[in-house]
Amino acid sequence: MQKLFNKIRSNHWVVMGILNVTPDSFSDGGEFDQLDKALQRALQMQQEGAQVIDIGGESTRPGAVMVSLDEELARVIPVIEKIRQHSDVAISIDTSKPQVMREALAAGASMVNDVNALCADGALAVCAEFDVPVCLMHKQGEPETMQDNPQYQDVVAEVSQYLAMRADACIDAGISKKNIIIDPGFGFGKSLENNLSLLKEMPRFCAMPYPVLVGVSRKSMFGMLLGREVDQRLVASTTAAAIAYQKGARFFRVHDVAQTCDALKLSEAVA
Ligand code: 8Y7
Repeated sequence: MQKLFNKIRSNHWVVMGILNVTPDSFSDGGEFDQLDKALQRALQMQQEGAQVIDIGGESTRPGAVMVSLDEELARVIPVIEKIRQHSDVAISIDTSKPQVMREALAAGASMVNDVNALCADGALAVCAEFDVPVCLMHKQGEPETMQDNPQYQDVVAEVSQYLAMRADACIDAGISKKNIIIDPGFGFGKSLENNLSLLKEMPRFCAMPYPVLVGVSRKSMFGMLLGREVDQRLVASTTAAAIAYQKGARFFRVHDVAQTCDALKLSEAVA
């Protein structure tokens, strides 16, 4: 993981490929081995240019419901072990549960991506103990209801204050400053206007002393802006990644790895 941070300092970018391991993510009749499909997808994303695979077993999409600890562990740990047997690609565990973080890191993950910014009891301590990079994301409200009526006086100021506060909490808990990544949390309790402000004002997040991760891939903000269904948001998603790069973001959490890498290579070539 440290190599990835060094790349960031030299204007380079890192693409994190999304691997959802919820029961519906690899279902095409149940004939195929789920674990094998997850592995194949991870290897494909690595080949397309992903340097990190972000594995999540709890859907955090708007409207999503909670998953039990045992269920989440049963979904993600075998996938991490399987990928570890076949590839040395960096693995990020997308979870808010300290026990999932601990077991995933023990199984070979090397980064924590928490949409809850390590707010759960014990989360900061696990990340400090394992000394791994952590992505702190901002959200307003909880996934079940967060898109109902987001409210801000000044979305950019409030989100950056929150991220600065969580970064301080990390440092107080013994997490190394160099391991902190911040993320404004597109779509997590944000209106279309809020999301566009976050993208437009990206330099204000990038001025903070941490690299910025952006997750805009296929998000509903493009549905709202363009009237596109989720499978028709590729151009908007890669364009938004390129815009965010130009404004200083360096980590990109995406579904469409090859296409995003093209957009970022072009952006870097003219940076
Ligand atoms: C994000 C994320 C999701 C994001 C980070 C989706 C898990 C919703 N979005 N993590 N996770 N940033 N750090 O549409 O924007 O992918 S789930």
